[in-house]
Amino acid sequence: MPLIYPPSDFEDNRTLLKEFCERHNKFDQRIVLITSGGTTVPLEHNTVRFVDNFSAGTRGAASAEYFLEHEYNVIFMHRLKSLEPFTRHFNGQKFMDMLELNDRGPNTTITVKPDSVDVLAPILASYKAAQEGGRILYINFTSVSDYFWLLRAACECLAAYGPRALLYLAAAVSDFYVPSNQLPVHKLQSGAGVPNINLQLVPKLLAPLVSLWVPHAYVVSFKLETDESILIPKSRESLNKYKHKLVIGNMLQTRRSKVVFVTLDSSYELGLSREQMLNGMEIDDTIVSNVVLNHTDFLQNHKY
Ligand code: PAZ
Repeated sequence: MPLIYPPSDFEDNRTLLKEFCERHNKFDQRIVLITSGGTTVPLEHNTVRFVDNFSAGTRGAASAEYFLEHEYNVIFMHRLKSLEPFTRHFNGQKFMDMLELNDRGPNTTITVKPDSVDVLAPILASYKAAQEGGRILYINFTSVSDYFWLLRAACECLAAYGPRALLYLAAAVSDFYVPSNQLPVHKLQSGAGVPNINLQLVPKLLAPLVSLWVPHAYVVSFKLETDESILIPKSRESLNKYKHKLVIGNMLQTRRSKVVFVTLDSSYELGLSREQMLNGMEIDDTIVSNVVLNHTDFLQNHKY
């Protein structure tokens, strides 16, 4: 497994995580670790090519904003260059289109177009409040190996929160990888013929995470499927295997409009109507509100 070597910026990230968790670990403050975006599986040590996971990071980035609204402090562990909270609203050219250039030579100014102020102002206000309060920490990964190193480091710091820590594992993590000792050092050459890429199964770290790293935390994982008939059975299988609290199932095609909350003894669907979607509502708002309710319930009934 290429988990042997930590990423080059690992110690810096570990320090940031430790400092963030210690700073906020007071009174009854809650914290959430959100993982977001897809991991890569390198095909070369000097990586030019890699196998990727489709996720854009929309779920994680949107959820981070809603958890901040619910007074959680947020560790946002995301794939480098995937969507981030707040800036996600202005992806692509959108931000440029909101600005006006008043070209007056050395006195040039840039202003926000009057009809964009209403859109930008509340997002900017929430962004500033989170930044100024130091309530969100951004940490990024690229490969599946980086992801696991960071996940474990985050858990080391979160353990001190006991049941006040919530893990919201929305990243699309690769199930397969090429072991480090089978990776070529340099870029694969087409002249060498068709490459023989032998993928192996990635070990499931949810098991030690739940039982050893953060045994008192409220752990939520996501399950993505493309065949609806296996969504609930696979979610339940995961709960039985890893013994965490909740699996949120979603289908690739409908993940923006509905999800299913699965526990060991129940399942219920949450969804948005077409009208709600047209009005700009996001399913992530509903998901986070429900997760927060479940976490509150768990905290009230928790016994060490
Ligand atoms: O990032 P995104 O909004 O495009 O997609 C979110 C998601 C489908 C990756 C997430 O909701 C999810 O299901 N994550 C777990 C994927 C898995 O089964 O590994």
